[in-house]
Amino acid sequence: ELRYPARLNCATELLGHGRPERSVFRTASGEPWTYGQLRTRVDRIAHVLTAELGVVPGNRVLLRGPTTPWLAACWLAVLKAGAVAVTVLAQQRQHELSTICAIARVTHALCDVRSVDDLVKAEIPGLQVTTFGGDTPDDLLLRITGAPDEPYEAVDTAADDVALIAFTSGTTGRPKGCMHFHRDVLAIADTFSKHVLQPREDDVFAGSPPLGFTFGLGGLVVFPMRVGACSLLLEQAGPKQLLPAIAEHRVSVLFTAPTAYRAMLAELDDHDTGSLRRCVSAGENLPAGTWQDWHARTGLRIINGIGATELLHIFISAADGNIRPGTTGVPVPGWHARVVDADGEPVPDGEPGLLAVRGPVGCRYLADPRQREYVRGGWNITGDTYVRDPDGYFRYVARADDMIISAGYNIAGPEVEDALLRHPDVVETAVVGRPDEDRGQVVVAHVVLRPGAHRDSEALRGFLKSELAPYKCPREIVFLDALPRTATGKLQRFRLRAGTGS
Ligand code: 3SK
Repeated sequence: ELRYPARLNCATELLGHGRPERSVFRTASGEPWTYGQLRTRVDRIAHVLTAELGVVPGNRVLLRGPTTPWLAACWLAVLKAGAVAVTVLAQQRQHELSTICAIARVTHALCDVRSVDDLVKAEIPGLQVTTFGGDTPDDLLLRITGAPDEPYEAVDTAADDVALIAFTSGTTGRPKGCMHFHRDVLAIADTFSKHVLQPREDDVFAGSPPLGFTFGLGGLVVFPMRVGACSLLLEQAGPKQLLPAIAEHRVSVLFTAPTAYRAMLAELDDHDTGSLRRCVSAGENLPAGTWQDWHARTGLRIINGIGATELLHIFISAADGNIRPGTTGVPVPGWHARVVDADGEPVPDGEPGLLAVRGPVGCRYLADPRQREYVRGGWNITGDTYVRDPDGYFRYVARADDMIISAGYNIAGPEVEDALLRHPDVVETAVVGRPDEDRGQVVVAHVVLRPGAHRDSEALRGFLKSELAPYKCPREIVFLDALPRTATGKLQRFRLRAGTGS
């Protein structure tokens, strides 16, 4: 069991590890930041926040911008000042920003100057916006040059004071604010990172998830800093940028999603990935085929994991010799998981049901009645359908609302997707159920082909017949240029079901 002191400021803890002369952040082009420089800059920002901007402990401060060391420094300064960081994505627009600020009662915003337009246009009542990275006299980076050159004494927060409100729109578009404590921020490092990832001080982390997504905040800031390691923060972090960056910066720990692993496989030959020792995949299910292809080409065993904004980071996973391709893994040390029915009763091994987890971090929605659906009987019900194998491994079936029931058969969309992905022309796919008078639902496959491939649904159907039982084969195949995704890269199946995804 994890034990933390009753008084705890997670920013102080994270800043306390790295040796002053060692690099903490690198970027694609600029000078690296050392731990010593980060400490000084965080303290100066915290001085400006409290002495000039009037931030007091408990204030909610919105943070917005591309993935940069300054955004990470602002996050740490907000926490050091005892305020609550409200992280959003650079892609979120006026309406979403207004909703988030209203729900979280945000008073201040620290915003990269390149992302400020939508915030200004949103005209959020009472919100005090300060930019960083611009050239106006009130820009934060100019203001900190005049701040006291002395250490800032962190506010003496309690371990269970709220540090972070992370918003999730899920895949349905209604934002929910998830409150996380100072101890939760350390708990994700002291569970998944410590036991599964096992990072070292000489590691260089990099990845695609933005810092406004807890997958990225954990993987690119909290985990490396907890062990005094370095993180490469990339503003553009698609597969095209990741591969050369891995080679140039000798990245050893990679965080990204299955789609990016598949895209990188196509270009692997042109790049040196020899520095990698850990590859983490989360955000959506990792098909066994993608795992095997990556292993065959790189010799690396992808660490699959399931996480949630509600629970801050990954809670089921496996590493090294414990990895079983095609499964997510076992509960991370400190976490418990089981598969339950609609009444919360455990179902036998081998049978599908709802994934229920509990551990050091729990879901606490801010003023949202959906809390009662997510937390039942002390267990967090993640909304995923899973099977627990007799050997204790958890196997993903589908999101609970993605099960397709057609003519009495239960069909898991991801199983049909895995079969489609085995076709050499298929790059991405999403399978959903569409209402049908005769069968209840029919299986509809949405498919993105590799550039130049011929859109031949009959040939694809012929291929599937040799891969799947006939009742699972799609009735309809829809070709798309891209799948509809949220800003964090999650598939919006509801749009495909409603026929609005193209
Ligand atoms: O939502 C997710 O998929 C996720 C995965 C890993 C870590 C954190 C999160 C939110």
